[in-house]
Amino acid sequence: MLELYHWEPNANSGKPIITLKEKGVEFTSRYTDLLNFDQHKPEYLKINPNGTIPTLVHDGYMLAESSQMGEYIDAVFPGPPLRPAEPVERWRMRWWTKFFDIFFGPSLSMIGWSIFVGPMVRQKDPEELRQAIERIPLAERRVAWTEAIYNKFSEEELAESLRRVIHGIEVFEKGLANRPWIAGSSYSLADINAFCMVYALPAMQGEHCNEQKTPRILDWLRRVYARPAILESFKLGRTPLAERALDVIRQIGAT
Ligand SMILES: N[C@@H](CCC(=O)N[C@@H](CS)C(=O)NCC(=O)O)C(=O)O
Repeated sequence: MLELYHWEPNANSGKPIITLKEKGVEFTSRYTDLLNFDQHKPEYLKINPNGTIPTLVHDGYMLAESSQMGEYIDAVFPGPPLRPAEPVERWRMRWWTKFFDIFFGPSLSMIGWSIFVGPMVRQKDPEELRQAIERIPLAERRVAWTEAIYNKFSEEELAESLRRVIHGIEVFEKGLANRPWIAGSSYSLADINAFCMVYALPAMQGEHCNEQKTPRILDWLRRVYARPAILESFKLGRTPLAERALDVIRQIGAT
């Protein structure tokens, strides 16, 4: 029995979805609507008491943390290997995974929460929102939600996030020199991880991520978008975030 509790096929939820699709592993998709606070409901907290998404449930185990989930899926299920065997390539895969998880991802996420999640959720009844915030189990997530709902991200925080995103784009562009995939010769979990963060950059940060400034990222994006697992994964999306991927495909001429 393999179940994946996930939200949209991007950021953290995208990692296990794309990994499972890439390996051709059948799973039960449990769409968990982050904008409806499904992840804080009692039935979900029985599965993952931290109230975060995604969560993988397999053979009675509950596995959280999307990047480590990818390693588990690759180790346990058949299908094309997504962890390079060669030690330097495996090190590079983990280096880039960490870079996207702790440097690039959180900054991009803060911008995303300020322009997408906050405005979408703010439409709800204020009392309902107050109660929803109270139910959040992790203090740091309560802070993030409070900032998003009440539009409390400071200009300094957003400017610093944008600086990190722009710097991250430059670092990533350099990282793609001299090798077809992030870790080296083969498509790996690092490419999946990066794609989940970067897939919409030509639309969201077109000034900094475009054919002239970042040709290697654009070329890499076209090759990742061309993989059948990617479009299959976006079919699990239910918000405009998934449609945005289709817009980017048209914009950059990916198939
Ligand atoms: N480090 C965790 C982060 C999980 C996480 O924070 N996920 C976000 C969605 S991308 C979430 O659950 N947010 C809902 C909330 O905070 O209520 C992972 O990689 O799985």
